Amino acid sequence: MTTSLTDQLYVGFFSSDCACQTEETELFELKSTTNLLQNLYDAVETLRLSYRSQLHDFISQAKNIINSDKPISVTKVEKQNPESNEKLSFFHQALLRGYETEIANLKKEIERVQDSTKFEIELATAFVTEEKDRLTREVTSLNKSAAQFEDQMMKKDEQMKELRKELSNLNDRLREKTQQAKKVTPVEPIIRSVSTRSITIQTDNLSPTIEQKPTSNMSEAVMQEKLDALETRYKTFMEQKNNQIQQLNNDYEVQQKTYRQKMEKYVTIEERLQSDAKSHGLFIVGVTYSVTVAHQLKINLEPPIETKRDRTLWIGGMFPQAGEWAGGEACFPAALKALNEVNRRIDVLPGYYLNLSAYDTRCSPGLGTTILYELLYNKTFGTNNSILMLLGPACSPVSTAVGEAAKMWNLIVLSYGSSSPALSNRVRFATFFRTHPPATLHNPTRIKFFQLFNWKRIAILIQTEEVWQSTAEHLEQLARENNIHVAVRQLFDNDPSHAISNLKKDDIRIIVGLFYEEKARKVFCKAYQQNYFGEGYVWWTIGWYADNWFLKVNDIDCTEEEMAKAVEGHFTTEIQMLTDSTQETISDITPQLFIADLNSTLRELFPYKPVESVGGYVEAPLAYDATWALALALNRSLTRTDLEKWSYDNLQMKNIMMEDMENTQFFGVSGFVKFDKQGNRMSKIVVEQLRNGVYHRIARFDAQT
Ligand code: ABU
Repeated sequence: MTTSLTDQLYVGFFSSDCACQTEETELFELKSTTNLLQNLYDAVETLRLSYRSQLHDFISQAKNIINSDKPISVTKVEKQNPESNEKLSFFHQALLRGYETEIANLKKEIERVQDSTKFEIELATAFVTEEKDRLTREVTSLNKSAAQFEDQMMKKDEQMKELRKELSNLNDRLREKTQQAKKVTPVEPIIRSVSTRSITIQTDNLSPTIEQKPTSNMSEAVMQEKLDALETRYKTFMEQKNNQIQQLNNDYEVQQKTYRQKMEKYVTIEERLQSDAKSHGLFIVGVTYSVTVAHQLKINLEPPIETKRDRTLWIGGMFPQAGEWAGGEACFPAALKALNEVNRRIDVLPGYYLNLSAYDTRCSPGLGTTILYELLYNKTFGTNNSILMLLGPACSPVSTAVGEAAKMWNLIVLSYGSSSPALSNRVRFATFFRTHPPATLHNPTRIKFFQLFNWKRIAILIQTEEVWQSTAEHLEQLARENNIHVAVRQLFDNDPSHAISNLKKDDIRIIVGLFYEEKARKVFCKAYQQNYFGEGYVWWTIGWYADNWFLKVNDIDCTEEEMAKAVEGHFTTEIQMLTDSTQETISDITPQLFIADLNSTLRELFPYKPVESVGGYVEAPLAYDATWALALALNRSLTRTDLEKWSYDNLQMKNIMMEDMENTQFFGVSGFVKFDKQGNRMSKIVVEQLRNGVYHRIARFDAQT
């Protein structure tokens, strides 16, 4: 049974009101004193009675002795009292019989007993009288307190009545406020339900009290405190929610304003340049007038086959050629290869040539966003001036910026090189898909290894980027669930020196490193310099760095030899990006043929470095499959809608394309391609270890089985 608010207040009243508690105790103590005195009084009375009976016994014994032991001398008796023997006193008779001495002794004894009894009775009577007086005084004082207490109670009753009245008014006011809040605030469902629930709870508790007979033991202060707290809580809650809504509105407005400004700026530049061109008698076609022109990539696609000559569909592309992860180096040729194959196929996008407008983002979120505007407002795309989808970006920070903005234009983004777990958030990235699985996939494998070797205490060293921080959060959670203690969590931005010395100070032996390749070189160089490497330490890093990444020493203070020593023996986890299967893929080539072909292209493009060191070499299968996935999804949509009518405000077409992307599945060079509800795709994890400078595969892990 739930206690009503009245009961709770009553309890609170007694536990907090000291005056009332004292009166209760006093009452109890006085009662005990009364009982004690009564007992004492009884004891004295018993004592007195016992003395009296002793005296009586003594006298009667004496009588018996006198009457029985000696014969009465009649003469003496007659001399003394000639009228009647009967009338003689007991002592007189005893005298007559010759008991003078005994009688004298007896008299003395009687006097002594009488004296002592009298004295004791006096003492006891004095004590009892004293106690009686004290008790009377106390009872009088108690009566006084009781009268005061009753007075107080009556006053409190009055106050309680007032409070109840106020409470009922307050309840009405709260209800009114809720109604008003509902009217003025564009409240999200969650806010409305919270407010309503809060009011209901209060009403349920308070209403019955109004009907009830007033409880005399309620404290005004406690009641008032409760009411104040209730009102403050309500006000704070509403303020918080209103602030949040206000903040969201502000953010939204700022965002909209930024977009509008950028758009206006772009349109102005373009119009000015075009009018300049006209006024100078120039005829300019297909030239992009913006700062990003320097980052446009040269497209070398095969010309369209006969049936696809007349109509072109455009997609945008982003391929980083530099920065934290220059994955576009190998992924761009891989995507072009897939595009050529799609365009050669008469059964894929029949009648349409799929063209690509591609840019180098340099792995920079700012540049990526600028390129997005470039693509969105570039007017040279076919009949509808709109790209159908965006292939890329790669580099999680770029994908985060572009992916979040793209949904505002209903633009579907399909990334081949973004591992950030944050990108799985369907609210933030509503139109985002990827063939690159999220980095959270590595974590169950790491945990399995830690369990295998019974490693219970680990550290995570994290570069301050959302991709790494969100991966670390997931790892920490999994570690907790598996009783592995993440003893240290060190973040660094550019220079890991302090982070490394902290790890060393804490004597951490198992370290999971979450950072990009360039930072990895800095980390291991510092680890070498601080003697934080070798057999006593187990480092776990990311597996998709280019082969021999640690031997690029131009940007660090360590030699190749030092770096080779520092990284020796470390473990890596990586998604399996090229399937082991020898089965033919969607494009009729096997994964092995794909790699052979890619290698020869890369050798031509980058003759000065080994293919394994080309940026994005391991991810190239994902870029190839992403291009195929995009073409196949559009191919589905083509049967349901007119792709040439696409514009960024066409929600219906966007929904069709989303559905078709979600339903696309095929066997590609990276394995089976299929997107889940978050637009992700899953994969197996490969564990490798660097031994004598060479990576060896030591395990493969399927998190789904
Ligand atoms: N495998 C490359 C992932 C790059 C990134 O998530 O930024």
